[in-house]
Amino acid sequence: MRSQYDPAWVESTAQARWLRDNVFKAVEDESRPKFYACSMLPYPSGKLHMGHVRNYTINDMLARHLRMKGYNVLMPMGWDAFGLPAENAAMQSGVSPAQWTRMNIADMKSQMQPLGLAFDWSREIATCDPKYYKWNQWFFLKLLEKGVAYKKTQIVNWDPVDQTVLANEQVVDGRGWRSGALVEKREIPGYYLRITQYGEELLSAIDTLEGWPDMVRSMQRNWIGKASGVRLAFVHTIEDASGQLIDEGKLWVFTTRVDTLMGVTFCAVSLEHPLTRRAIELDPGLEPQVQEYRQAVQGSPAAGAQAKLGIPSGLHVEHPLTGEPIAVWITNYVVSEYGEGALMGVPAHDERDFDFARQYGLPVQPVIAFEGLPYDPAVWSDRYSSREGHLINSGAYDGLAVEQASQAIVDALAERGCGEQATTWRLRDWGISRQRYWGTPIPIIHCEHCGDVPVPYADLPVVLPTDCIPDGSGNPLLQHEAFRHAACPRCAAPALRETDTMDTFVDSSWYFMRYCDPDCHTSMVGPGNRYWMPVDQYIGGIEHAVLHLLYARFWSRAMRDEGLVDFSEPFKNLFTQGMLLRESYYRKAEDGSRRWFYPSEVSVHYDEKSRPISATALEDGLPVTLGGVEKMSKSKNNVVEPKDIINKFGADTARLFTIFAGPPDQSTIWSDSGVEGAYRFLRRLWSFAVDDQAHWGKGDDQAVDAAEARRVRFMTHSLLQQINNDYERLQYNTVVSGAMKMLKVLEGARNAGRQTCRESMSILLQVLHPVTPHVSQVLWEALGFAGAIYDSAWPTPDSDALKRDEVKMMVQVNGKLRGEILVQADADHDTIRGQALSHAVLSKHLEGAGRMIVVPNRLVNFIV
Ligand code: ANZ
Ligand code: ZN
Repeated sequence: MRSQYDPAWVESTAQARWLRDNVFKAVEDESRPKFYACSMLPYPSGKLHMGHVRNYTINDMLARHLRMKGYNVLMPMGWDAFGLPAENAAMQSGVSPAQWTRMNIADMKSQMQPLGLAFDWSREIATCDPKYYKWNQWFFLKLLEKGVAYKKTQIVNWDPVDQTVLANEQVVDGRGWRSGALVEKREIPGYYLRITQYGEELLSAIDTLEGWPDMVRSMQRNWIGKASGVRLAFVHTIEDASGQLIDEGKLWVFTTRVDTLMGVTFCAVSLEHPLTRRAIELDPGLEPQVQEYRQAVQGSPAAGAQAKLGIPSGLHVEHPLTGEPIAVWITNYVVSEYGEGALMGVPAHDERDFDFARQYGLPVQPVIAFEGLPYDPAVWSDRYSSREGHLINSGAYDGLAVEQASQAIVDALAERGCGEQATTWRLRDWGISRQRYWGTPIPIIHCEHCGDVPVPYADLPVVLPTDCIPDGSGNPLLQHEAFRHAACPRCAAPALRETDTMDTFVDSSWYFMRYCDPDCHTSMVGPGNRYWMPVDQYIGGIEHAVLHLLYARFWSRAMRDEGLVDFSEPFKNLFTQGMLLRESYYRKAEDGSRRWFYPSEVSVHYDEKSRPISATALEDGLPVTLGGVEKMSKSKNNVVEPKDIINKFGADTARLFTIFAGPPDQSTIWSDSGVEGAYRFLRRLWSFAVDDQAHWGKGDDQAVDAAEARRVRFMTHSLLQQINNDYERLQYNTVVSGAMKMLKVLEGARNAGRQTCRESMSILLQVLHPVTPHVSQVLWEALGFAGAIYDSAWPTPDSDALKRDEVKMMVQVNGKLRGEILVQADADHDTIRGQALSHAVLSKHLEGAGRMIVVPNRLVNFIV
C-alpha cells in the first residue's frame, strides 16, 4: 500500500472496479425496497461547475447511503438538450445546434466522470434524441384528441428587424436583444395545454406533499392563485361602433373585498379591455399612450413591480348601489388575463389603488374604521387593507363588521342581477408553441383542404432536421424544404408541416419517468415505471420551484388520466440545494464598465476577525474593489473549475469540501483554505490507516486497557448515532464533522486494542463512503475488511457500547442544587429516590420529600 495519499491513483483504482463490475446498474427487484433518487437534469452548456458538483454529490451520498442500507437504488442522469442557447451558439460559431449539443454532452460527461458518481449510465437520456421526443409528440396527439391540448391565438414578442419571435428574456427594455429594434406585439396561433382544468387538484394536493419544502409549496399555491371573491357589474350605456351595448351594458370586475364597494372612487380596465378599445375609437389621441404602456408591460417580466400608470378613458359607468357616475381609467396595472380584466378602485383600502390615486389626484374615501387608527390619506398603512374593522360612510351598511357587510352587499347585488360569488385563478393554460428551431417538432400538418391534421401515430417521430444553422432571421425550418413539405395524411394533397416546436418544459415534465424504461420502443412508459415511480427524492434548484415542478405535476396527472401511470404526484420528497458563492473583485474602467478579477489575481487584506477589508491587484499593486460574496458566475470571474480542484486534490476532496462547507440546503461560501482543509483530512486518514496500522491500540492484545476500549467504543458509537440521524435528515455537512471527530478518537486511542480500533475504523470508512467513495473503498480493501464497501451493511450503533455504567446526577431540592449522586445509568425512579435518601449529606435536606422530577441521567429535583 502506498504510504502517501495519491488521489489520482486511488480514484482510478476505485473507478476501475465499479466499471468492471457494472456496480451501479439498477435492475428492478421486487425482493428489495426500491429508492429512486433523481437530480434535475442539467442543460448541456458544456461546462460543469462546482454547483453541479455539490448537487450531484448530495444525490450520490443519498444513493450510496441507501444502497448500503439495503435499498435497491436508481440514480440516473441525462441532458435537457433542447433550447435557445444552442441556437445562439450556432449563430456565433456556425456550428449546428445538434452538433454543438452533442459535443457539449460528451464534454460535460467527461467532466462528470472523474467525480465517481454512482449513476446508472445505461439509462442516460438526451431530450433531443428522437427516441425520447417521439413520446412528447405521441402524448401531445393524445391530449389533442381529448381536448386537453388545443389551439388558439397567442400574443408574442415580434422583432421586426430580425423577423423573429422573441422569448420574454430576449426582450431588454422593450427592445430585441440582438437587433435593438422596438419589439412589437403580434397575434399568432399556438397550442396550449389545459393545465387550468387541473387547477383545483394541483392546488389541493399541495397539502399532501409533506416531503416538500414549505417555501416551494407556498410558491406553488401562489402561482395557482385561487381567490374567492365576488364578480360584480357597474352598469353603463356605452355602445360599440355598430351601436351595440358593449357587454350588454355591464362592466364586470372581480373583487376579494366587496365590503369596500361604497369606497369605490374609480374603475380601472386593462390595456386589452373592450372599453379600452372603444375609448381609442372615440378618441384616437389615446392610442400612442396605450401602445407605449403595452410595450412596457411586455418587456418587463416584473410588470407588477413597475409604476402604476393610467389614462382617463373619458368613459363613465354607474355605481351598482348608488347609481353615481364612476370614471373609467385605462391602466397598466390591471392584468388582462386575471379576473375580469377590470377592477373597482378602492384607494382607501387597496395599496395598489392607493398609489394610483395619489399619482393622479383621485379621491380617497375610507369606508372601514379601525380601532385606534384615524385614517390618514397621506400615508398608507397595511392595517387599512385588513379585515378587522367595521364599516363607515356606507349608508345602510354602517357599523357592520367586514364579513357581515360582505354578505349583505352580495345579497343586494344579487337581487339587482349584478353580482355573485366567484372564484378566480391566476393559473393560465400552458402555451407550448415556440417559433424556434431547436425543440420537439409539433406533429401537425397544415392542409389547404383538411385544415390542421395530426401526424398519424405510425409516422412518429417527426424528426427534427439536424443540419440547420440558425442565423437570427427566424425559424430555419421555414426554409427547410425537405422538412416543410409533406403529403396531407388525410387527402394526400401536398401540405406543409408545422414549424413550431415545443417549449422545453415539455421535455422536462416527464424525463424522470423515461429513465425507468429508457429503451421501451412500444410505449411511453413501461414496467420499469411501475417499479420505480414515483421519484422518492428529487433534488434541484429553488429556481424551478414553480414552473418545472408544476408542469411535471400536471403532466403526471394527464398521463394518469390517459391510463399510463397510476400515481398523481411524481415527486415524493423534494430537496432544494443552496448555491455556491465566492468573493468577487472588480475595478471600474473610465467608461463605467467593470473589469472582474480572478481571486488568484488579487491579494486580499483582512482585519483581525479575518474579514476582508481591501484588496490589490497582483499585476500593479493598485487597489481593486471588493465585489462582495456572489453566486459563482463566469461574468464575474469568480468561478471555481471542478477540474482544477480535481487535478490538484482529487475528486474526493472536491466532494468532501462542497459537502462540509455548509448545510446542503443553504448557500455556502467557497473558501480555498476550506478545500485544503478537506484535503488534509483525507491525507491524515490515509496515513493513520496505512502508516500507523502497526501502532493501533499498541497492536498488542495483551496490553489492552478495558476502560480505554470501552471509551473508544462509546465515542465511536455515539458519533455513529449522530451521523445516522444526520444522514436521515440530509444534514450531510455534520456527517462530515462527525467523521472527523471519529478519526480524532481513533488517533487518540491508547491501548484500546486492535479489535476495537478495527471496528471503529470500519465504521469510519463506511460513514465516509457516500462522501468520499474512492479513498474509503481503497482503504477498506487494503485493511482487509470483507466484501465490497459499497455493498457492506450500513453500521448501526451498538446499544451495549452506548451504555454508560454509572452516571452523575445533580440533586436539587426545591430547585436549589444540594449535591450529586452516582447511579446506574438509566436507573428507575425508585432506585434514584432510594439512593438520594440514603446519601449521608443529602438526606438532611430531604426530610418529608414529596414529588420528584427526573431529567434522565442528568438531574433530579425533589419538592419538599
Ligand atoms: C377592490 C378591493 C378593495 C380589492 C380592497 C382589494 C382590496 P388578489 O387579492 O391578489 O387575489 N384585481 C381584480 N382584478 C384584477 C386584475 N385583472 N388585475 C389586477 N388586479 C385586479 O386580487 C384580487 C384583487 O385584485 C381584487 O380585489 C381587485 O382589487 C384586484 F380593499 O377589489 B380588489
Ligand atoms: Zn388534406
